Amino acid sequence: MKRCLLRSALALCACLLAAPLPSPAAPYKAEYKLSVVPGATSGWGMTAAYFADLVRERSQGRINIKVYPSSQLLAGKQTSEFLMLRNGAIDFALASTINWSPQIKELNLTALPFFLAVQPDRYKAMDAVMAGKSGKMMVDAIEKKGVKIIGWAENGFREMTTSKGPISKPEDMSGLKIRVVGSPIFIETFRALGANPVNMNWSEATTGFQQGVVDGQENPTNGINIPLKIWDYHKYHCDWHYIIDPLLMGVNPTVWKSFSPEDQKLLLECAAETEKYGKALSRLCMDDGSSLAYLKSIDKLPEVTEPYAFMEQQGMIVTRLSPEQIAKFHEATQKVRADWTAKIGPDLVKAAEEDMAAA
Ligand code: X2X
Repeated sequence: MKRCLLRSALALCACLLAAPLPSPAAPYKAEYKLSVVPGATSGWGMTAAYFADLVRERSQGRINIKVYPSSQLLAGKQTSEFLMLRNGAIDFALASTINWSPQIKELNLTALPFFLAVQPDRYKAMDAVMAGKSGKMMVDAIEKKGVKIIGWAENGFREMTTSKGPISKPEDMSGLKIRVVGSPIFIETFRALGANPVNMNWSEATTGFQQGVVDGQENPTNGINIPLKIWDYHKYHCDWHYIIDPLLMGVNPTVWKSFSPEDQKLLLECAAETEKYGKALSRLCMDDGSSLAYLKSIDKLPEVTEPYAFMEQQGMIVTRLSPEQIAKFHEATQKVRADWTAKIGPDLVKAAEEDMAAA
């Protein structure tokens, strides 16, 4: 009986030794680096922090994402973010289509001048693109180039600010020196309006505004212009909604694959909630009131909830263009849209038009 037991025990040991050991899960990093181009107090920076906090809380600290705002991981050069995320120098990025468009031409879609601005409801149009065939084509184009996308968010419609006088028609742009991002479509758009565009990284832009190197710039009201206190440099604000930059939550693919299926699901859920928060911050008091209601419901109202009144209190002169006035700018930039539709891909532009029409 004893011998029999011994034999079974030995057989079990042999069996255990022969069986392949379950491969240990790749250890998670102590810290995942998330890149953000503008500062921590921008809507974009706050959206990134919201995501990192949500992930830390839901994963009970297993996934620790640290936000690096102000282009810190990029040595200030915002258009290198995509390549750094792809090669693993960065783990996550909450990124603007504008900064990745030099590498992925499809991302110029939402930078086609006045393409969304002339839609009857520009936010509905943006949502239709993100949720539709055209949004999927944009995500596929990024993933084909080597970065995993887990969600969208929003920097916002980009409005014009200047120190030299109000803008209400294309002729008012004539000769103005305007800071733009280092993506070629911006140079062509501003030249078409008779302005003199100057490429400048965001990390250097504030100093440029302070020193009066440029006469103006364009960025979203809630997300950037108000947190930056743009009135310290520019007195005039023109709401022309000429383009929008949606944000994308990108992950290095090796990092993405290292997460367990449960954690991938958790990250996707956190990204979906972050999209709601980020869009609401960007659209606050610019939409039908639903962003205000949403931010109230999650107890996350920012300090400024009346952007136009607030800017006027700071001494700014705000010009809000009528659809007829926007149509004049649309007309003046027709050639830029035509040239860039050919570069971006007519199929993608057509898909976006169909998505917007169906919304
Ligand atoms: O550089 C800009 O204008 C900014 C901060 O909006 C982007 O990164 C696209």
